[in-house]
Amino acid sequence: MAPTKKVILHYFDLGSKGCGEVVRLILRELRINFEDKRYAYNDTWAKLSKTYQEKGLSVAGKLPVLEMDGHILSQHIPLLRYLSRSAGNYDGSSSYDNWLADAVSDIYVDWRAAMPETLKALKKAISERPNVKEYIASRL
Ligand SMILES: N[C@@H](CCC(=O)N[C@@H](CS)C(=O)NCC(=O)O)C(=O)O
Repeated sequence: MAPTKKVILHYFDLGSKGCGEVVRLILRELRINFEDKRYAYNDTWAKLSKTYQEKGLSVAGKLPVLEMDGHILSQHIPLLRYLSRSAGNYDGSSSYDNWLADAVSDIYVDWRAAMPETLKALKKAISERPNVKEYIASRL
């Protein structure tokens, strides 16, 4: 499948918890006009995922996928790096600067990897406590 000239972000309509939401955010931050193709995150995705794999839009059958600069790009963290580099705002001028940018980026990777478990634990803790506000306040 040949990518279009337009910038198109393919991602779910998942809200802030979805890994592609940060790609939406950075596109907006950089004021890049893009078509925001949103998909339902439900059992309709399995069929579409297969079609997109066959068409070469999504190698792994997952989203986000960004069509940009004549490429079909995937993987949300490399996408963030790509967009930041394109804006001249990622790498520094030395190996140390580059390490620093990668290290900060990888803190996000660690945080993101822990997020599902953290949210599950928070949900459980809240459901076990009748006074949710007090519970949260006691943790701050
Ligand atoms: N390593 C990929 C993972 C992408 C991923 O798992 N996307 C999820 C939504 S956040 C997805 O496509 N789920 C549907 C599926 O697995 O079929 C990335 O970082 O972009």
